[in-house]
Amino acid sequence: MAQNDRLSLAGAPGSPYTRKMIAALRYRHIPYSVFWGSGNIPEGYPEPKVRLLPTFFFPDGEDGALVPVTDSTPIIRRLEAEHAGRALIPDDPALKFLNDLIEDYGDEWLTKAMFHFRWAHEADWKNAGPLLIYWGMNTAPAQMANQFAADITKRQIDRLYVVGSNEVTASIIEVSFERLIGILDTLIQRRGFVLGARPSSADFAIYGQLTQLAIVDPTSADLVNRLSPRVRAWVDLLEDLSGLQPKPDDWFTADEAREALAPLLEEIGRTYAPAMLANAKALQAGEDTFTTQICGEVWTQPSFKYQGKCLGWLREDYAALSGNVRGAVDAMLAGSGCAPLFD
Ligand SMILES: N[C@@H](CCC(=O)N[C@@H](CS)C(=O)NCC(=O)O)C(=O)O
Repeated sequence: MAQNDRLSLAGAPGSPYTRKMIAALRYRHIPYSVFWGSGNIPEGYPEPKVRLLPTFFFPDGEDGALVPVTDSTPIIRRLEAEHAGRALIPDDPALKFLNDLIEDYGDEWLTKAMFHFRWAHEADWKNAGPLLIYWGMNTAPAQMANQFAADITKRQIDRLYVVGSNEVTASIIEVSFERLIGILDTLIQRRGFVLGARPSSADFAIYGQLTQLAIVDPTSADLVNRLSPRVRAWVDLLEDLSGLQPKPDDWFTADEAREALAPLLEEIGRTYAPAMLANAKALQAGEDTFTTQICGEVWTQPSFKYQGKCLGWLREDYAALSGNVRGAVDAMLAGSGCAPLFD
């Protein structure tokens, strides 16, 4: 049943978090077996409680029985502890904190762009519907696949509001995505990755979303191609970094980080920060939806418990910073719009 020498997971090529994790496993030289689609999990594997992709199967049960585990961010940290070398999390505490923040921006904000671009424009949903079916059921007869594609397309379009995408916010999402591509173009040009000359979990979070935005979905893929062939090429490189030989001094120094990351932190402060803050406030007040201003427009969406948890983890990280480090981090966050997250 289980291939115990390998870490197994169920995922999908169209799932940004699956792509984040597979690329991270390759870079880290951690052997894995991936099952494409929750419908293709082999017999004998436990059924996940929530069918989130990716689902990992860790030998956490009695006598090493497999247990389904989800959520890429904590899984990356667990794998850091279980496998030595080729770390994705910098040792330097200030850089580590920035990595956690940028990773969460990739996972929790950039994913809005991913979902929006895929389902808001006709050319994109016509493209994505059948892919979603064939990624999980590649031998399905075309007629059946087309019917399933139509069903899932309708369901996803009806769920656009869940990530905050609507006619008012469409331009906020699209313009912020264009800004991000410009910022990444300049950042990557420095030393190849978000935090220096070696990849961090923040790179893989952004990469995961871009496997879709820059390649699969035609409207956003055209944008990326046009705005930055460098970023488009970066996505291909991140897929397999098994040959990169990272060195301890490949991370940015404090001075480099301060200068290099300022535009990205400002972008995070413009979009992710107000959304995460308003979400946390609504959750605290027991409200089902939150409304805030992002880039001068009204942003309304259902409040989201998991993102409340993410902000809680970041605040714990921040609280654990020692005085000196906190001072350095505060100096970087000042004026970026991110500081209120940690007030
Ligand atoms: N926080 C999770 C997010 C995973 C996630 O949202 N997966 C999506 C696919 S990319 C999913 O399985 N969605 C199914 C659903 O929401 O029903 C992680 O980091 O892995």
